[in-house]
Amino acid sequence: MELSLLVGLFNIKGRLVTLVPFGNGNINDTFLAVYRNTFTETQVVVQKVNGTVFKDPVAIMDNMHEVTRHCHERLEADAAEGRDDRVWQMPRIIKTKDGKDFVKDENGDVWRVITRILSAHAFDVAQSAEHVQECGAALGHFHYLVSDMDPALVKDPLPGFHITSGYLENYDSTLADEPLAQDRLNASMEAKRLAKFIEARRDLALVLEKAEARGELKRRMFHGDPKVNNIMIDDFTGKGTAMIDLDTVSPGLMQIDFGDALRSLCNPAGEEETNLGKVSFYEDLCLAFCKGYIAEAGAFMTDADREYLYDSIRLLPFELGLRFFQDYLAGNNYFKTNVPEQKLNRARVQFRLCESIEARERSIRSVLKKL
Ligand code: GN1
Ligand code: MG
Repeated sequence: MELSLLVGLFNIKGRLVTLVPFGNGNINDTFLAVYRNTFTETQVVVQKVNGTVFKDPVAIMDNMHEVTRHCHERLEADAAEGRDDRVWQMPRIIKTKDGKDFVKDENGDVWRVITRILSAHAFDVAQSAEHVQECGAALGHFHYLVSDMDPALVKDPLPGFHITSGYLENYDSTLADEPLAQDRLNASMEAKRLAKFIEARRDLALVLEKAEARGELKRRMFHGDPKVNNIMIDDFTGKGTAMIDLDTVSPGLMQIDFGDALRSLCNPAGEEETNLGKVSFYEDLCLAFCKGYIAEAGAFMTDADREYLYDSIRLLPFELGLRFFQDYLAGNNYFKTNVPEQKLNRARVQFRLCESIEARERSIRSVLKKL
């Protein structure tokens, strides 16, 4: 179905004036639609949920329904009690004309429309310590908003997501079972170097899983994908004002969000840098993030939570590099890319970042101790 006809099935006031590709997420297809009538303009985000990545897109929509409902209720309750000094925006699902949360097209793909966060932007890389501190505050505030949500209301959006040992198994079986993957590995010195990098860090993969199995760490509701361009900053105040990309919100370890946010925020060169000399972990940005995060969410962090922060900072770039590398070797297309080598390069960047973190372990730990 043509996209402009498809959006016509949703209950949006006004005349459609533009419908264009939007953002640069790796997973879903995203468009911005602008509607006008005499006095108002409505801007909405139109998305096709990636049915290859998310095997149960209807569950994704049920989750989004519950998460946005919970957060809006909490925001209203906080406002009523005067606890709303941080101006927060939460996307809302726009219903179809017949009252549903989504439309299924003729291919079985699920489409949704949500409100656009207004007068705010997300950046692709860290801009300054102030920016990073506000990103920390935004993630902390989001953790606060979902902290009292019943995890049973949410279905597992992506089985195996952020289970590093599972990504390692997946990598092993790709190399064992797919001759093309072996060929790709042998064809490139750089790929062989990355394989060695992984071999030297097999134990790292289990660090949070073991702590969880021992009962030291407990799952709470987490975001799952808190990278820099999913954190919206208010254009007028410079404050963190929204977290977007809510598909992976589910029960998880706060350490995963913490490590994932830092791996993207403390490397201002970004995920696509081709000059590895520019990829490095900036401790001043790490400190700025922690200040913002702790101010909002420190109250419900346990001592054990704090103990695993360094490990999480080291683990997440390793995990993402492993995911990119496996996707490259397998010749899959989990992560949308223009050319396959782009994924190999993304793996190089994440592994270099991991090395940079290891080289700074002592000073990162001392930053974390001060919190
Ligand atoms: C994917 O869709 P996007 O770009 O927000 C991925 C994240 C990775 C990220 C790396 C569901 O996120 O886990 O950290 O790419 N999301 C999923 O850029 O796999
Ligand atoms: Mg995402």
